[in-house]
Amino acid sequence: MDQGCINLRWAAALLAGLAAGGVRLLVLSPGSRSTPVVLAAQRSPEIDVIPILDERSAGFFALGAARASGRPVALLGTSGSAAAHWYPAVIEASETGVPLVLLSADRPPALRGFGANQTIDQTRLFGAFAREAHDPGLAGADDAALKAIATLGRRCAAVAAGPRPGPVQINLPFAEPLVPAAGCDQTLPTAVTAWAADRGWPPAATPTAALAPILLPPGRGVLVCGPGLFPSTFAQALHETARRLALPVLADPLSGLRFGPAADGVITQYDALLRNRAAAQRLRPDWVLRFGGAPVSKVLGLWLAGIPALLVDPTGGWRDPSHDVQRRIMADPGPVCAALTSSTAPDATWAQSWQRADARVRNLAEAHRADAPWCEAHLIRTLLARIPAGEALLCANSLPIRQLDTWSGVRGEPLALHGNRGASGIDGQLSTLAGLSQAGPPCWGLLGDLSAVHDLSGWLLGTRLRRPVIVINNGGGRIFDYLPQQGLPGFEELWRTPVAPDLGALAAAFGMVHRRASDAATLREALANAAPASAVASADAAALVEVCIDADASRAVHVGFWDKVATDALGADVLA
Ligand SMILES: Cc1ncc(C[n+]2csc(CCOP(=O)(O)OP(=O)(O)O)c2C)c(N)n1
Repeated sequence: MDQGCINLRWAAALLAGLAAGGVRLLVLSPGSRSTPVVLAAQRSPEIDVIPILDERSAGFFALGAARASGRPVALLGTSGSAAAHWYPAVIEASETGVPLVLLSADRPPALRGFGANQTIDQTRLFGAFAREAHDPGLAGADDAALKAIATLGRRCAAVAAGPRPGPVQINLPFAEPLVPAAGCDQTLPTAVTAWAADRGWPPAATPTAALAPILLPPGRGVLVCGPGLFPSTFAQALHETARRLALPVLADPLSGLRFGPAADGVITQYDALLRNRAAAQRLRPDWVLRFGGAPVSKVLGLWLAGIPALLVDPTGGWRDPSHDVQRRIMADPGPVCAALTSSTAPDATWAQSWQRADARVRNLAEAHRADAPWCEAHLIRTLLARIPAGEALLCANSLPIRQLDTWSGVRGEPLALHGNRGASGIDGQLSTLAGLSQAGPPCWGLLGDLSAVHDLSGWLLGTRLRRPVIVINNGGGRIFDYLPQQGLPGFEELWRTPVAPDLGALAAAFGMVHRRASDAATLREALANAAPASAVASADAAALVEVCIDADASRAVHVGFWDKVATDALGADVLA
């Protein structure tokens, strides 16, 4: 059997194992050394292949697709620097627990360290960001070798998907020739096919005995839910527990709790509310029970510091930046909710104080928005009113996610909100959006202008988008206007770094429709044209909606709102 045929059969066994472990999508970037896996994928009835030129974009696309589908997604790249471009997406996947299988094609091990072309040390390239890293060596032809690589594929898909989900690397050295001679028999031995037919997906749920009661500390508590990929039943379970124990739920926008039938009553205005000193003191609890990652709101994070905390994390993580966690509960959040008990009698006035304070700030926000010049407050309201029930939104980092935190409120119709909060990068946003759209419900995008330009190669995926992507043109990284660096010498060139791209020309170059909006009416019109209501269920032309915002006016609106809340008496009855 020629080496090309050995490579192909071995790669086919690997893919059979990956498919058995739940992989349905392979995102590849072009190259020669990866050819055996490409050939095998072309022949795989179970695995779809999507080619994306730039590995950084491919990495984020895979991240979005895995996030939306919950399945492990495979990435394939050639030898040399290619796999290094996956790094930012691998970091994000590791931090947020998104399953990726990284297939880095390589030259034979004997060439490593001897100056061979396009040959570097790729082993364990992703360090601690990979849950496992394997270097199985050269392809083998016998049944045992095929069975071994298929088993490795299945194992890596399973490890990537949990119980501590994240990226896994398999480094795949291939000797030449990479293309098989004619007549290569690709039929895999039954030892592999029979085994691979034993589906590993979905993973069998480990029957969990009902959790023993979890006794909460005495006194008043709050439930804080940060960003996370929670099971769909969690919102209802938390809602019921909060009622049963009369506890307020502070819900980060990326918790999934603000949008949907169980959203009613969750607290969303805490970022403004806790700027009010009296409220911050009167509403201070004795303990906090936390789900998910660190909330977007820095004000909330600072307020929580020093309050004894319990952390629920089924993956056993230590997401405790203020080092206040006294007890970690490693179990699924839904069953945890059901198991919570308290020796303190439910105190309805405690939860009501939070509800009233939240309602009061919501009213202040409404009044403030009504009088304010055009800014993100209006943009976010218009956008959330426009996105149909059950669709999704990717909200980029920097100001967009913070402003969404401030202005989203709750909505009864479901909306899957996504954000890359693992490492909070401004990179890969368009690529992530395209991946989310590929594998999940239609996904809208909300990005700052620098974030949009940062992922320039992601624009190549623009025509894959099914819903508009909104880019806020506010003259660069305007988040820095809110930070102590504001006004330092060279602030404009060294921090704000406006790039002033012609977004219309860029959109045209990448085959996207461009529309511009500068107030609520033109935004509504642009969104209506970009995704006509009647056609919203079908695939629309990819559209980039550029929303122009005067960042100085916007900052005045936001600072004015915070001042208003900080100095509001909030009414004696509100905090009773
Ligand atoms: C990969 C990466 N590089 C740099 C940063 C630092 N950073 C945070 S916000 C920001 C500016 C983002 O600007 P833009 O997307 O236009 O959003 P705006 O601040 O205007 O809301 C930068 C450079 C980061 N978070 N991630």
